[in-house]
Amino acid sequence: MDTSVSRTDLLFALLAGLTSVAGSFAVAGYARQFVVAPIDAAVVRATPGPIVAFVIENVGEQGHLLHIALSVGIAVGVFAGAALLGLAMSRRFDSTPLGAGVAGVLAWGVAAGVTVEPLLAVAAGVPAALLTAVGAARPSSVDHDPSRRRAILSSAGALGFLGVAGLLGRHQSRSNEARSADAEVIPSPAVQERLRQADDQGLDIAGDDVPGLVSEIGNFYNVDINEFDPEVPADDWSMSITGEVGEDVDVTYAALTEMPVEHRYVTLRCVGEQLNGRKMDTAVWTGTPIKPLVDAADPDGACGCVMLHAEDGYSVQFPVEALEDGLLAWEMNGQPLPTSHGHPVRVLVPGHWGETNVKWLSEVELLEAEADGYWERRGWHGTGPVNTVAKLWDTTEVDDGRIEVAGHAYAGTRGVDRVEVSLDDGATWAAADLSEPLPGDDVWRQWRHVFDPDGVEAVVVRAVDGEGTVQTDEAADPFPSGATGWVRQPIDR
Ligand SMILES: Nc1nc2c(c(=O)[nH]1)N[C@H]1C(S)=C(S)[C@@H](COP(=O)(O)O)O[C@H]1N2
Ligand SMILES: [Mo]
Repeated sequence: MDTSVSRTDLLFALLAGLTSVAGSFAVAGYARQFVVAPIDAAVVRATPGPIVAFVIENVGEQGHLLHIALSVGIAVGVFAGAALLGLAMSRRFDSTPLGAGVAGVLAWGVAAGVTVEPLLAVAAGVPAALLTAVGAARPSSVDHDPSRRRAILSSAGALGFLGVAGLLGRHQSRSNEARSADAEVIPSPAVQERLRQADDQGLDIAGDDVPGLVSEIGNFYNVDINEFDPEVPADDWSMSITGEVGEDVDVTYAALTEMPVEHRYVTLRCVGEQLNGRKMDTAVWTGTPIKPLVDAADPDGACGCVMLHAEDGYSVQFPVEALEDGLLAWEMNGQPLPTSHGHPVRVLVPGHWGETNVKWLSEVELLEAEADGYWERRGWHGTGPVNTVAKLWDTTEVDDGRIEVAGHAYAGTRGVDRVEVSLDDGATWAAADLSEPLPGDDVWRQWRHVFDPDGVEAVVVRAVDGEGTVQTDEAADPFPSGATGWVRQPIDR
């Protein structure tokens, strides 16, 4: 009786691992039901803060690929492990069906356990069982050739299956998308009116790289701790106010959307973005003020602070005062809140960094003592007011060789009073054209400046906020509390 692990066993285990993951992808597509999704969520949660910060700053968007690759690797390894166990069992008890059964049930169990989708998990279990069966049905040890042939045929078959599963999974991903169809609706007249106002007040900018005063939903930046967003049907959603309260409050989607409706222009900006980065956008948000709900709960607690919780395991803690003018939003630019922006309800916290604007909001917990939320546990300090910034997003040559520079400026609830441009590295400053301020306390403005580039080496731009404070020129990295400094752009001709 042979129970040692051979190279052939390892090959079949690897094929089982790959095809099980592929099987799951074929039926689930790139979605939360794919076995890699929950593993990825666990990887994200387990990654130490300094590594997360390093990846965000240095690798940026590709960071997603890194942790997805790691998660796929883990998934393949786990299913390969199930197959190895099956192979060992089949040898130990001299029964191929037993080994295949053990591998299949184990693979299915793991997939079902992590995805909570027992039916779809069959697509991960079957390939593991099949490849274990083929790998276990080993000919006598004197006869080497048939076993090699089987290994080659199985590898070819498995590769073919990977290809087919890839196509099926892509198709599935598309139909998932079509179904969740953040399907377009016609905005209410009140929202249409605001979209038109934003359109009218936008500056006439020659370059294409500066979005309008309202960002298009498809271009609005996105920051999620998970690769796969939670899917929360509006009918299943409710939010509770708990903890140090006189009265627990629970509100359903139907009840929430019956409350007084407001449409607000609100800008969001991520604390993790570079000084001249593009994780800053504005939308027209439709929702209802959160304050009456918080008041109804009769909040208490020594710290005067709240922890907000979300369906994706995200949390953030800050002073309850910050919610004073907060909005519980269920529409963005007149569309139901898209999945990636927190469907069905997120909170908007005026003037604070993006991370306080919790998506898929589920609970507002009044605390007795301060505690760290998701990012703060990883070393960030991003729960406070945003820094003032003027971005330079476009440089375009206009008529007779002159150059137009343009961008957006944002200073949270302090508002933007003016934007200044220097062509001599800060010695002298000229006022840029500014878009008329949109109504609202937390919204950016567009700026634009045209100049003759003769003798100009670089353009420097800075904003002055509504309190008269000039954007600081002291340079700091995004980590831990947001980038500072002035954007400086060399002019090369
Ligand atoms: N539930 C939840 N809320 C969240 C996040 C998240 O990952 N999960 N990311 C936060 C961060 S860091 C930012 S900058 C904003 C981004 O919002 P957006 O993706 O709608 O642009 O959402 C915040 N709210
Ligand atoms: Mo963020």
